Amino acid sequence: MKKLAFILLLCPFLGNELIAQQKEIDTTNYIPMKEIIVIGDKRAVSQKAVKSLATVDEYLERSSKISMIKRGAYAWEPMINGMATERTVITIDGMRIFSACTDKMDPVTSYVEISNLSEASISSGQEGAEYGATIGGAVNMELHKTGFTESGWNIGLSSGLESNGEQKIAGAKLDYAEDSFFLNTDFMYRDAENYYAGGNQEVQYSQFTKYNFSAVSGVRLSEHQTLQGSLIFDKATDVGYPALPMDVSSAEAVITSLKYEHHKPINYIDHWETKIYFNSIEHIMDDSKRPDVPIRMDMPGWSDTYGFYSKISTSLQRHEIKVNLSSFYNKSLAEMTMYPNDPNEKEMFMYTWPDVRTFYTGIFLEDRIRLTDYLHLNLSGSLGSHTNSVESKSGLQSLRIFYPEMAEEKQRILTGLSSKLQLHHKDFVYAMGLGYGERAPSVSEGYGFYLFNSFDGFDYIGKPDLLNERSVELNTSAGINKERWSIIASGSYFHISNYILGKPDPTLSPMTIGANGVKVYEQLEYASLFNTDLSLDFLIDQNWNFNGKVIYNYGKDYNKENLPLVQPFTYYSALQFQKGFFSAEASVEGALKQSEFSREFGENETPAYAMVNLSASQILYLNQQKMTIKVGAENLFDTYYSTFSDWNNIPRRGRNLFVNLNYVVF
Ligand SMILES: [Cu+2]
Repeated sequence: MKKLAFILLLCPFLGNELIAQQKEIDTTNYIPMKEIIVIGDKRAVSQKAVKSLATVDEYLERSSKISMIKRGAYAWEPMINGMATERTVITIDGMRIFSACTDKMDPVTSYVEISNLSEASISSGQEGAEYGATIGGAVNMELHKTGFTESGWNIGLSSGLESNGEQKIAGAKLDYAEDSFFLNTDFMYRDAENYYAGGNQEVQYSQFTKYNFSAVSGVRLSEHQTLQGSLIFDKATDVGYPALPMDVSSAEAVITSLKYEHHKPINYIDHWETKIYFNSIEHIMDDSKRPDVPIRMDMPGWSDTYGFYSKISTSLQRHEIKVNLSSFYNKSLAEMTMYPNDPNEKEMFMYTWPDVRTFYTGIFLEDRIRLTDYLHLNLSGSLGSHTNSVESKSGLQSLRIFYPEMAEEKQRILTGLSSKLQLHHKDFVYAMGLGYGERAPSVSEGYGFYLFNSFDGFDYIGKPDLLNERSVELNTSAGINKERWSIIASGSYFHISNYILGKPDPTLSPMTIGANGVKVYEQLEYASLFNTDLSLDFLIDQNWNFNGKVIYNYGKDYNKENLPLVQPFTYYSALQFQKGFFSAEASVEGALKQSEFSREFGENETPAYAMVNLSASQILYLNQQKMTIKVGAENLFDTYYSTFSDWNNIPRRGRNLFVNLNYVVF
């Protein structure tokens, strides 16, 4: 009952999810540490959500641990614990994928759709180390799979309309499953025009079109062995980035994998799973739609990744053990061609990512130990070898202008360790953890060549011999869960040494016309980040439910200077009504003034804002058919606002009315 009213299953500790988990703990001695956001459903696109056809970005944003950097209406960049792409790992079914854009226009999350996902699991800090070397944490997005069930055929159709930006959404899915075979396919299309900020102000270049197709299929080889293949094809065209000086005419991804699973391969091993995968991304960025630019530019980028992982899990008395061996090889290449207005002048060409190859091989070990019925200890460790090499001869020569001694290849060892103690007694849960992690510089930080940042107006140059960034992390959470209400508070502190940040170099002159100067990636002695959030949930009676959360982050460097993109005090609260197949929700969300900002990064004070959303949903059943209708109004009072993480203060969407329809035959 209460479950239906939930948008977000907050941590394992909230609501009746906890009760379910508690029962689980008694039998399996295991407390899930991840926050799970349910996106899809076995039969249709998520029914729990207020707006079922929301984008993946909107689903993820509901987590207290995630905030989004927005450069327009499309492809927001997720930050985990206030840390962006370089310091986090985002995977799809455990696969590593690397963006192909030097301007971060295409985070991994932009290559999936809600129709092909079942959930996203968010791991904070070193708890995410299984997916790769990380500092901030990890998000693993799980593809929707019916699995080997006897559910037969399922057909689903969905469509949506949004008034602001005229977004049109259409989706279809076809699933077939039996005991020895399954096939899940789906297709989704979105098309949007420019959106309007509060006060009816049109935001130019905020349109986009996206197509996504995916297929997952499995065959049972024997009682204990299965083989599964997956394919995602995603293409976005005519994507505008209003906060940036360039747009994207095409962003295309092909993501494939083949997985072999074996239950009980030998006596002491419960499960063995091996996957090989390949993905290829092509990103075509230009400024052909912008009326007046000092110089025309084309900046395409490519990223190909080959990888595998093989993991085993087993339980031995009080231990649950997992071992994961993984490896990937990535090739990242990006170019820039400038076309001077004077046709007599020569075009200028350079590699902005000089065909950088990254080869990583690592091992991850985890042991979850049940010390007593109430006390659990999780230990994990990882060790990996990380090698970068520059394959483009001319790209290497260009970088050697700045670093004459630079070698073609650079090898690093990356380690990670984490421990977490959890106490779970009756209504009370408490956890405390300590972690250590390292990461290698990203391709841009290590090898980027004159990458223009439109926020601070500087061209950025990478530094190949940067040291590993190292993070020591402390985290804690405490919660109480009663039958009618629950509350949980959590906090994490990161002390990051060798913190990588661009610093101005006055001896260099910029390539981009009108730029403020050149910044070179340097390392600060350290930086500190502190993130806190508090969530509560209250079941008023059998029809009414209230939930709320507040978030506050803090980030300073060793000099007590503010770090960029640090979330100010932010709040969200919702009142939900549910009766039979009808539900409705009213919510308020907002933030206080962002008074701690980084002037050096081009930030200024972001004013406080608050906005109201309303929605209602009705489910209709007819024989083997089910129809879900959702309607709502977002930003009801058409407030003009931008948040701390809106690039160049680009305003958010004003009032938006939406209708979402889902139709399922099962
Ligand atoms: Cu781009």
